[in-house]
Amino acid sequence: MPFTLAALPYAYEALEPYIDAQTMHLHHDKHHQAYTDNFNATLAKHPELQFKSGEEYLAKLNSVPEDIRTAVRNHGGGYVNHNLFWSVMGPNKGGAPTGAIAEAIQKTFGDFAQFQEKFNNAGAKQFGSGWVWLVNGPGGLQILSTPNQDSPLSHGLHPLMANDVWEHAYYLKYQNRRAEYLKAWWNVVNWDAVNVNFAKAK
Ligand code: MN3
Repeated sequence: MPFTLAALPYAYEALEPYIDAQTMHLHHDKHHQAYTDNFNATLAKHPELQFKSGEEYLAKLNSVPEDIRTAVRNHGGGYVNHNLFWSVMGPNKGGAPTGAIAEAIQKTFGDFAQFQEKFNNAGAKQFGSGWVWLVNGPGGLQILSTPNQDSPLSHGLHPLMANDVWEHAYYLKYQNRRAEYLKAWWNVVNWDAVNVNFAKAK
């Protein structure tokens, strides 16, 4: 079994009141665990594949054997996307961005408020399940959304931060009010982690 589900880097209740503990338990222990198990079961069908990381499978999706490509895209995507998601959140975080990412956001989007609005709109408009991302690519910073568990890595882009807009991410607390969840989420964003991702992507 090549991939394991890491423990959350903080307590399940640490993101209260913005994300409730029950959602965190189900999201990490059930959903993320299932993606991890299914990713491993998928890779077990092709033991000759020895990519070093989940990220590498997504970045090289076209060289993954066709019979497991969709499963890698879905379950590998679910495994990798949630690892990023937990890491860019934390207790006592939020506020305005700091460091290099703050400068890049200002340069690209005008100011933090305009950036938030654009990010929230992209998340609200993603039809059905998916993710909203800030990525770094050849043209610099970019906001985009993807359906299901599709990763920007499969399009040559480097994810810096992401919010999960699957209903399982917010429905217990926010029910159908995705826009409210998107707005509240900024209170838990860990800008130090986003800066680390930005430095690696450059
Ligand atoms: Mn999820």
